[in-house]
Parts: sequence; C-alpha cells; structure tokens
Amino acid sequence: MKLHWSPKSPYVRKVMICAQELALVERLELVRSVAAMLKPNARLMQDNPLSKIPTLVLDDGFALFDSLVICEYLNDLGQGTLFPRQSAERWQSLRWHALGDGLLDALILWRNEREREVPLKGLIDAFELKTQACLKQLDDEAQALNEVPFSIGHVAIGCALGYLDYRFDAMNWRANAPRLAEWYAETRARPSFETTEPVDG
Ligand SMILES: N[C@@H](CCC(=O)N[C@@H](CS)C(=O)NCC(=O)O)C(=O)O
Repeated sequence: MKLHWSPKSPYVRKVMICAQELALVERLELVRSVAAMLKPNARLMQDNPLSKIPTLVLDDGFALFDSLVICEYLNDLGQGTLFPRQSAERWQSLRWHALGDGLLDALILWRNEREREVPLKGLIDAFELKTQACLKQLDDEAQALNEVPFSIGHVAIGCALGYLDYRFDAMNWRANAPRLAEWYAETRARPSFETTEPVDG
C-alpha cells in the first residue's frame, strides 16, 4: 500500500500512529508528498482530487482518503480495537475524535490566518476562543480518557496537542489544562507517538 505522506502533517501522523499500534507500518510504502492549500499537487491529485494528505492507495489502485477513513481501514486490516464496536464506547471514541480533529482543523486555519500580511483579528479571536474552550472541555474529560482503552479518539486528541506544541509553543496550553497535560505526558510516551513527533526539514 502506498501512503502519500509528510513528516509534518498531523493528519498523516494519526495514520502513522494507528499503523504502528496495529503493527502495519512495514506494509506501507511512504511517498513524500507536498500538500499546500495554495498549490494543488498534480501527482497527488491523480489519487485524490482534493490534493490532501494522507491518501492511501491500495495495491489494486483504489485510493482512500481522509485520515479517519484510512485509520478505520487499517484498524479492520489489523483486526484492531482502535474503533470500539460497543455503542456507548464507540460514540465516546468518535466524539473524542471529532473534538481532537476539530481542534486540529481550527489550529491549521488559525496558523494560515496569522501568516497573512494582514490577519483578520475577528477570525484569530474566534480560533483562540474555540481552542481554549476545547482545551477546557478536554481537561474536564482527562479522567475519562484515562479510564477507557486507547482508541481513535485518543489518537486525534494526542495529535492535536502535539500540533499545539509544534506550532503554538508560545501558548503554553498546559498552564490552563493540567489534567490534560498529565494525560498527554503518558500518551506521548507511547512508541507510536514518540516515533512520529513532527520534525522540520
Ligand atoms: N480532513 C482531512 C484533512 C487533511 C488535510 O487537510 N491535510 C493537509 C496537510 S496537514 C493538506 O493536505 N492540505 C492541503 C490542502 O488543503 O490543499 C483528513 O483528516 O485527512
């Protein structure tokens, strides 16, 4: 299987973490693909018209995209438990995934905006407000995160916090979310997180 990949993308990271947790990394052929909103990538678009990474191309040429879809595919392939089947656990996990992924989406838009010559203050303020609200919610739920088996929800939240450290270092998010910080300290020590820390270059 071929994975359109980059070492910096937090969405790709979700896939790599799942692949490691499921012992499937060796099955992936990583293809370094640059995806930038302002520069659609013609080669990538042959597999994904949205020009986004991650994109997973199966051996028969069928391409899967959106990180959640790829993660669930890998989970099925590896007969894993990252997507709980029981309904209460399942909805909790998918809800946490939505919270982590939604935070990530807001942070990426925020970073794009702040890099413009004249950022729109109203938008920056809204991203900041939503980010703080997500962190507060997650801090309140840190105990619950600890109490259930590691799942796709944990993967997405961990990747969003990793992205905060990588691109929003100055925010010092841990100061207002100490319980979440404690949960994250343990989570980032998992080999799947340690080996996928975003790197420049
Ligand atoms: N919802 C998508 C988001 C993927 C995404 O936006 N990836 C970024 C890289 S971090 C990208 O490909 N951006 C290029 C673009 O938006 O044109 C997923 O979960 O896979």
